[in-house]
Amino acid sequence: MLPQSPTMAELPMKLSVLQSVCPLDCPDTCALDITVQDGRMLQLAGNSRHPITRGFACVKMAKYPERQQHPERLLTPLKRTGAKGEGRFAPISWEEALQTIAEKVTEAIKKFGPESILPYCYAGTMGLIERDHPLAFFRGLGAAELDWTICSATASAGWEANYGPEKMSTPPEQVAHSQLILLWGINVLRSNSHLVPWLKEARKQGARIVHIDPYRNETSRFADEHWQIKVGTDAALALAIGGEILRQGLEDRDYLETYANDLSDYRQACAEWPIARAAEFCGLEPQAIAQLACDMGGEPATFIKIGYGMSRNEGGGNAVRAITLLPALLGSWKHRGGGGALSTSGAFGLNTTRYSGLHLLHADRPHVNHNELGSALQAEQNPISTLFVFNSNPAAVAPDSQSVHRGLTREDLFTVVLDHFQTDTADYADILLPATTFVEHPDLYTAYGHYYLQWAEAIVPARGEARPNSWVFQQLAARLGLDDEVFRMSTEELARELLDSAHPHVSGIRFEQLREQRSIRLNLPVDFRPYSAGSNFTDRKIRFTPAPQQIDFQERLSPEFPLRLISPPGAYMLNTSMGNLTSLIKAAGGEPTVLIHPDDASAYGVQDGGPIRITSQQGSIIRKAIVSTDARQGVVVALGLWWPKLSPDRRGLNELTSQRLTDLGGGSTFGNAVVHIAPAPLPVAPNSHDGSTTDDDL
Ligand SMILES: Nc1nc2c(c(=O)[nH]1)N[C@H]1C(S)=C(S)[C@@H](COP(=O)(O)OP(=O)(O)OC[C@H]3O[C@@H](n4cnc5c(=O)[nH]c(N)nc54)[C@H](O)[C@@H]3O)O[C@H]1N2
Ligand SMILES: Nc1nc2c(c(=O)[nH]1)N[C@H]1C(S)=C(S)[C@@H](COP(=O)(O)OP(=O)(O)OC[C@H]3O[C@@H](n4cnc5c(=O)[nH]c(N)nc54)[C@H](O)[C@@H]3O)O[C@H]1N2
Ligand code: SF4
Ligand SMILES: [Mo]
Repeated sequence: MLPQSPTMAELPMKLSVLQSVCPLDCPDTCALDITVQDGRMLQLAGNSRHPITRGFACVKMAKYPERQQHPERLLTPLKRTGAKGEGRFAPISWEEALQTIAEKVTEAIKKFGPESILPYCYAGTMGLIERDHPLAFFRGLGAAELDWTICSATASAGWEANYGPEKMSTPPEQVAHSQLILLWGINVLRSNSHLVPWLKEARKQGARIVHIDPYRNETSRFADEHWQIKVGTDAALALAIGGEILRQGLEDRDYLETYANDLSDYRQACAEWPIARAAEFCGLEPQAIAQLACDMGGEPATFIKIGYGMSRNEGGGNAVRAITLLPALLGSWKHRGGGGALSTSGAFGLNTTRYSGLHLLHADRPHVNHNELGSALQAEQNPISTLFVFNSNPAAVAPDSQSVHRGLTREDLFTVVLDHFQTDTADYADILLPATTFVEHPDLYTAYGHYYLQWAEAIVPARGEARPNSWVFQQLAARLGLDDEVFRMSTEELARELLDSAHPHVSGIRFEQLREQRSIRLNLPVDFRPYSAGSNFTDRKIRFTPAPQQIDFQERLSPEFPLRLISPPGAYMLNTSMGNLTSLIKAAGGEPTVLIHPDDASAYGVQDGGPIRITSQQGSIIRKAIVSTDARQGVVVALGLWWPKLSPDRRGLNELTSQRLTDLGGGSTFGNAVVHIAPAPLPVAPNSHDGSTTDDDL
């Protein structure tokens, strides 16, 4: 069996700077310059010629060489030797690993049907082939379908309810021309840092920047104003602004006449949120809201950038709808520097019919929602017999960890995990397989923060016996008798087919050209103005009816659970990726922390720097408290998704979150959890993960 990754002989051994693309789930999808020597990665920097990357990468990716060469990289296939979840393994050959998996899958199909097999995957790599091509294997088998709802589903559903399919955004390059910029529920300096040069340019030309976020962070300090809004109240604020714009007659009537459906329902929804009521509900100043509405109404080049973080609560979909109707109300889409941005991903127009096996999909497959993995693994009806995890770390990132843990420890569940490291999820594997990293395999990249398509070659040989996901699933397809042509296509062939599209945004871009140039802009001008001629629905009308609403949360604050917990991205990790690097753990302060407002700290007896126990309806964890007005009063801000097993109490943040879904798109409610806090001594010994919460150490 030959690996698909290049061998040492094919790659330069002398010191060279080679191009690549950042594979992390970040809107910026940076073009990278990577210094390699003797097959090792020495240094990583942003490519200076790339118009979006502009020569800088982030602190996380700068440490990728440490990750690439890490002594704990998985280098051979492994089989479980200890109890489920214990994480003890012994090396086996690829032959034995693939044979065992093929036999287990055959047996599962015979006993329970192919729909008892579930892939659990997400965006460990954003490379299209390594991310999506494995799905062809599962679709070929007739496995259960996974609904990808853990991250962007709610915000996308909200956006698409207004504007139709294929989300587009004002190009980042246009933001330089904006005059009034709202950064709404997004920490741009941390999670979309390549937008910042344009924000700075806009500011140089007089733009005002307002940040709306319950957590005061580097973006708040960068902005001209910070509005520390209450969690989950954004729809009310947006409707109040909309109402004021209508009251003053500042809406763009011509644009609405042509491109909006009936506004009467929206007018009524706005009328329910007079400024005074919204100000009280959102915890903001009424005069400031009135002034902002007036300023937006007078400034055609208003631009609203919204984040995904603010959509992770029960009303997230409606909040996104309410906010993103504002540029339509104002007709900002027509103007240079105006409009808004969530994602550019809908613009790529690739030919996606075959690479992920959509042509093999059986119509009647059961669906499993990302956020309901715990319940799905424990379901009595149609139980999951076989679980494949790749590009994801559900034991840490999926909500309701205790439920996930109960599912993963089922004796009769056969679990295969492919990863670079022995993550918390990998501990539960029956077979654990070593995957290649982005520098060890080629791939094609789109983006969700800009309009460039990119190609990356493998630039170092795979370490040990690591193999690409695509190779693993093609091998399994062959063993299980799946004979569709797609299972014999190389990465390059798959990429060529993806590019073979008549869509005007990509037509004419040839693979050879992309391989040569590495990064090519879609056929879209820099001053592209999406939605300037209406929505992507066939009638071009933007949907103001039915109107978005401020949703009344079911998970309410109460004397027992008086605080809300949110978990914005940490600066030094990307979800749990990079969370095992010593240098980054150190940079992040050595242990996971939570921010607590001084009033909450004194109300609950919490000391700055002291350990506290945080308890929700789902579970309980111990964290170090930082007392700071960076957290809004009433809100606990947990920074970063630390590896549970690298946290002092060996428990992850998702012990506290639930499988509750949002209002639109079946998304996650990570920003919803109600909690109480109390001082706690530091855990002396790691807690055993016994599925219960004890107060032993209180
Ligand atoms: N450094 C770093 N960068 C990342 C990631 C990471 O883990 N680390 N993760 C990547 C991924 S997977 C994603 S999806 C994106 C996420 O990025 P986005 O969600 O697009 O943006 P965030 O920076 O998370 O900003 C979310 C902000 O919303 C705020 N927020 C939470 N609840 C509310 C609310 O109810 N209303 C308002 N107005 N604001 C609220 C949070 O405090 C936070 O500052 O970032 C990507 N980039
Ligand atoms: N409480 C709380 N939970 C959250 C969030 C939150 O804000 N709060 N954020 C949510 C969000 S936005 C997201 S996107 C999800 C993210 O959830 P995941 O997509 O699971 O993200 P990661 O934790 O980064 O895990 C990715 C894994 O893929 C592996 N990987 C990377 N490249 C490859 C490859 O080529 N092959 C294979 N086989 N493996 C690879 C990495 O080593 C890593 O272990 O988490 C969600 N969970
Ligand atoms: S994580 Fe984002 S900012 Fe950092 S290198 Fe990757 S694409 Fe660029
Ligand atoms: Mo995400």
